[in-house]
Amino acid sequence: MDRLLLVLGYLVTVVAMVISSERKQHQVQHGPCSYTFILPEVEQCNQGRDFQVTNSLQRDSPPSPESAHVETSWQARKLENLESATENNTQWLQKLESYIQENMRSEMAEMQRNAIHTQTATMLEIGTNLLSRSAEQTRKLTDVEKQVLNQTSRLEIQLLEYSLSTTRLEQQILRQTQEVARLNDKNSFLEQRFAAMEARHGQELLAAQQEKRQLQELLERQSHLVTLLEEELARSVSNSTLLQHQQAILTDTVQQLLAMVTHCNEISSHPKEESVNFRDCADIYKSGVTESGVYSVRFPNSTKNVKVFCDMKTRGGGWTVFQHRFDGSLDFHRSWKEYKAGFGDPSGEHWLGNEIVHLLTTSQDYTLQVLLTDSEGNQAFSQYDLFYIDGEEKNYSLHTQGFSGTAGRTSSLTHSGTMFSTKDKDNDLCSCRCAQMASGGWWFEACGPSNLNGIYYAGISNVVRYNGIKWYYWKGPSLMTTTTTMMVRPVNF
Ligand SMILES: *[C@@H]1O[C@H](CO)[C@@H](O)[C@H](O)[C@H]1NC(C)=O
Ligand SMILES: *[C@@H]1O[C@H](CO)[C@@H](O)[C@H](O)[C@H]1NC(C)=O
Ligand SMILES: *[C@@H]1O[C@H](CO)[C@@H](O)[C@H](O)[C@H]1NC(C)=O
Ligand SMILES: *[C@@H]1O[C@H](CO)[C@@H](O)[C@H](O)[C@H]1NC(C)=O
Ligand SMILES: CC(=O)N[C@H]1CO[C@H](CO)[C@@H](O)[C@@H]1O
Repeated sequence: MDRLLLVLGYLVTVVAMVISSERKQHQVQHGPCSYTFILPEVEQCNQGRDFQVTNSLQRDSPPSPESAHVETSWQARKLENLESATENNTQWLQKLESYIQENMRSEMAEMQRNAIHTQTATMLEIGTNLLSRSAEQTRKLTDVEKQVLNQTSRLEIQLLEYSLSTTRLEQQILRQTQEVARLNDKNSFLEQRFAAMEARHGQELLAAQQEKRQLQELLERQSHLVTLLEEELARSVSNSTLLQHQQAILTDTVQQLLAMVTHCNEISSHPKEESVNFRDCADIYKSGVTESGVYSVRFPNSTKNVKVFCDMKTRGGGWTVFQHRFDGSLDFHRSWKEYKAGFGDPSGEHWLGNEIVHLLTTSQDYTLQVLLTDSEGNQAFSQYDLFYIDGEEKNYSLHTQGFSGTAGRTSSLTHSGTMFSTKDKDNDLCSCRCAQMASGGWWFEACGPSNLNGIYYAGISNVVRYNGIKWYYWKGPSLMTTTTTMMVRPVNF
């Protein structure tokens, strides 16, 4: 390329020199190319030997008429010169052309090679540049990637840690929730228990308050009583001296009265004997007496008057009472002799006596009635249509017939023929000595379902007393009584 340019520059200078030296132009057609030649001035050519032709050519313009012949030959010569020159030039030009063409080709190739080299170099340079830049970029990218990876891994680690802590927190929350639930359960259970305790406590408190009130009332009553008693005591103390005085007067009066009574008895002994001729209470009732109380009777084949209690109210009245108990004041644990003769007072607790009962119940047919009242005030009776007891020679054996009444559906008296027993005369069928074990005198068998002469236990008790008053088919093994009465009345009343 450079060389081509140099050649072209050379050509241009040559052409420029040609242009500056001459003005005549010639055109040569060579193939597709056309070449224009400007020929130099003739006068310049005259100065040198070599350029005489040129000088002659310069003389071409101002033709001189004097040398017309010379001139024609010169012109022919000149033309010949010109033709050869042109030919030379043409040859030279052809040479030049070929040279130029050769040069051009080689240079073009070189230029091409150079260009390829330079291009390759630049390309390589660019490539290396690009490579280095890309390497740098890659390094940077890897750095960035590393950082990103580092960040990512760090974030992942953090995330992992977070998730770990989250799961830990979740577990904790779960555990706490369970704990809370358990606590709630416990709490509700405790609340229930508390409520129950509260309720119980309230009830207890109420009961305690009530008890307290009752106690206070009792205390008040007692204090009131105490004051009353104190007052009474004071009064009694003041009265006692007065009473002693009155007592002295009374004893005097009593002595006077006794003296009067002995005197009176002596006077009125005869008329009283006349009025007493009743066999039993039924006779007295029939005589018009309807008041219950103590009356005198004279039994058949007897010369003695006996005081008896007559029940004129129960079931028609006319009953002669031979056993009565109502307060336990009299001891019934007595001997055969005492049971035979009787003990106690007819107006109070008493046993009329086996001998009298025997005499009475064998004089005619008698009905027996047993009246009982338990500790709660319930009354009941047992009735035997026929009743009598044998004499002492048969140990006052019992005989009954025809049972009825409300104190049990079965008779609580033993069967007929059972002998009487006391603590000192054992006629029962038991080796245990019933009269001693069960206490009192009675028609014991072994030892039988009844004993109205047992020990008088007052009040209410669940304790079974084998020695208490007993009427088995009404109240079981022991009867807590308030009253017992055994009485007879003639069957034909
Ligand atoms: C992340 O980069 C820091 C410095 O910036 C470095 O201390 C740490 O070890 C790197 N972590 C990992 C997992 O490469
Ligand atoms: C003294 O005693 C009598 C009876 O004994 C009684 O009526 C009277 O109220 C008593 N007097 C006083 C002050 O207690
Ligand atoms: C009374 O005595 C007579 C004879 O002295 C006798 O015949 C009669 O049976 C007796 N009566 C009674 C109830 O014992
Ligand atoms: C009456 O009892 C006694 C014993 O106390 C006895 O020896 C006697 O035989 C009895 N009498 C009759 C008739 O059984
Ligand atoms: C006019 C001119 O210079 N002609 C020359 C052409 O070339 C031949 C030989 O190379 C020369 O003898 C002529 O003088």
